[in-house]
Amino acid sequence: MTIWNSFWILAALAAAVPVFYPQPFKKLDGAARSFLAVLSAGLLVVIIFSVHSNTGTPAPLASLAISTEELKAQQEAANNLLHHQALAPVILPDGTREYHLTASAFKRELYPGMAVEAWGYNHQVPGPLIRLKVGEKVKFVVRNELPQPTSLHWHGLAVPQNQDGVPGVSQKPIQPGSQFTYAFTVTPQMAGTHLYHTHVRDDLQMNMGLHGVLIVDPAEPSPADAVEGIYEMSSFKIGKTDQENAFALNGLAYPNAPALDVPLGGKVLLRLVNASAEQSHVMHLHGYTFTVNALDGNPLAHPYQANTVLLGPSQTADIAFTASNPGSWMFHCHILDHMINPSSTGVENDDAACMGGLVTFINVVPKNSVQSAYRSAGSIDSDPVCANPGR
Ligand SMILES: [Cu+2]
Repeated sequence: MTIWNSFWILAALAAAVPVFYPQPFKKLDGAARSFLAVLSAGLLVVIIFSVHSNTGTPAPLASLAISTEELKAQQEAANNLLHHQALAPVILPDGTREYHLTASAFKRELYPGMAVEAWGYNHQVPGPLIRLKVGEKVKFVVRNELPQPTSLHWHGLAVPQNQDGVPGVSQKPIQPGSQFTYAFTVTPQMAGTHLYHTHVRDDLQMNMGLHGVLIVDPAEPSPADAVEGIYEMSSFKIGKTDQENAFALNGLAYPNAPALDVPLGGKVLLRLVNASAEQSHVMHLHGYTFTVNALDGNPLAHPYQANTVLLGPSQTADIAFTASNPGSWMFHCHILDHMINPSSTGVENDDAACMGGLVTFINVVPKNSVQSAYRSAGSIDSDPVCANPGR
């Protein structure tokens, strides 16, 4: 309920008073009372239309204050995605694996001092990791608790056309308060690293957080011999701007983004997904040359070596290396505007050159000191200029 809706309700009630309580308003004639009755009814129609209209930008959440528990849950969700903990399905009697995704609005802290309204699946940005296997029969019950219609698209998967999630073409949009069930069988074409995302008002809804990582394993996966990490890059718009100006790894910007520990000498596989609606990202790893093994989920016939990999919007890459060089190694987007956090007005802290956005660290440590619990990529406390990113 916006402040304007409250105002119009009061106006409608005021106009209706002489109609229902004529005694104190004896001087009003019948025509005046009829006019007030029509005015009151008209205002009520405006209110009902306004509340049920799904085309406008929704009202912001009443408060963006975020509790310590919420912040901890969001950091753990980001870390769970990094360590590939996937959403658990309900197994139906016929063996179909049924997943439940609910899209809703909630508060989220991107970096210290910057809480935003986000939209996400199952209260997370990115949505939970979905991990499927070739041959499985799957269903996704997608419930819409957003203030506007939505849909879900399986990016890179050759699903039947009526499961493709494109409103007006393959389905009607999922209206607020309703749900839609997608169902398909996982085919060999689908193997690899992909993403899922909304396909209604894509630019707005993706930058609010309606996206997630989707991995399809082969029917008989070879035994894992590498530490696997997942980083999803995404964008937000802070302040009055139509440009993406805040960037997050697994939904959190540096210093909140989760860091990854890998054992010295171990093999590492990083799955990278660009869920930004508009911006490309050039992900660069310090201290290493890595091998680009797959793009958009497709294994390369000729894997190649690099220290940066360019990902356009919606592109994915699998990169691998052996962690032979000990130490903490920066992993970041090399579009330098993407490694600065904006202030609350949307202005970047260029003058302070504080690190933010798409920055994290790969810590190559002895095997017995590898940690898998959430650890933030960094701390800005030691820098007095950067300690106040919301200024
Ligand atoms: Cu970037």
